[in-house]
Amino acid sequence: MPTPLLPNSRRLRRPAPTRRALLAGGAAAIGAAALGGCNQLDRAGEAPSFRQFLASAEGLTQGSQRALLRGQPLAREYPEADISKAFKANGTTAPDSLSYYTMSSNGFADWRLEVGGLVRTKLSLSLAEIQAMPSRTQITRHDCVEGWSCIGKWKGPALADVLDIAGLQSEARFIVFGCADVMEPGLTGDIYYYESIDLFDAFHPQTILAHEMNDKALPIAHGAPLRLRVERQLGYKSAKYLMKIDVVDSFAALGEGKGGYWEDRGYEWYAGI
Ligand SMILES: Nc1nc2c(c(=O)[nH]1)N[C@H]1C(S)=C(S)[C@@H](COP(=O)(O)O)O[C@H]1N2
Ligand SMILES: [Mo]
Repeated sequence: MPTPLLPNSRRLRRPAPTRRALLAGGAAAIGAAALGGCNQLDRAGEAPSFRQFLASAEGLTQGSQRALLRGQPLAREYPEADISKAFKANGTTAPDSLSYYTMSSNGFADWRLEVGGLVRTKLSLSLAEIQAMPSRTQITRHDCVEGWSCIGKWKGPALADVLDIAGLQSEARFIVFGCADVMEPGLTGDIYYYESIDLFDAFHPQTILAHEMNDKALPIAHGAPLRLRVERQLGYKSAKYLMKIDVVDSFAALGEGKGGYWEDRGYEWYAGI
């Protein structure tokens, strides 16, 4: 049953892209509605700077801001019976490089997730270490910008837990995800898939690093060994084939400066559903 889409473009202060109209429904639309607090701040005029402050590590060190992050609405979760029989695989479905092939043929025993940038402690986590962390399991609907949706079950540690272990420096504003798959050759080298989110989404309880899909190890087609799940935004934000997490104060110097591979090619950076 399609839920009416609620306008959430005020959060961005620009019109929602028409491609969103392609989507069958707005499971996470409640999310947009309950973010009203932030919208009101926006309307009060102090908004951009205040919201930016809240979404900065400096803001996060203050207890009330942490509480605000905890109070963020959840994307809708579904019962087991709703899990899609066949979850479409999209974009890269097998990174085409010797290094990825070598890692995957060894069960990803040599794969590491590098966490760096504006952190207090850099991390290099093995898959076993990530699997041993406390995890969250969620059955959510993935909405692709192309207009299809599938429901899947995802399990993995909260991104917030990984960021808490590394510890954010006060300048931290965005989390950048570097992937193993090359999208195209570039003038100065291969262009890899990458994505970025702000600290509101990074500390959202449903933002997880998934190593399992539908009770099995994450398949290669869906991003093995580890992918991001950002449940209140369109599918392209949920980066597959994670290799590194970088904490930054700006993504202007990366790629074309728009915060992601598809953003650099015209998609919205904030792809709220
Ligand atoms: N590394 C990487 N992540 C990616 C992509 C990609 O091509 N490479 N495609 C994105 C898009 S557009 C979608 S819809 C989803 C697809 O995830 P799925 O294959 O599990 O359906 O992954 C997203 N994350
Ligand atoms: Mo997509």
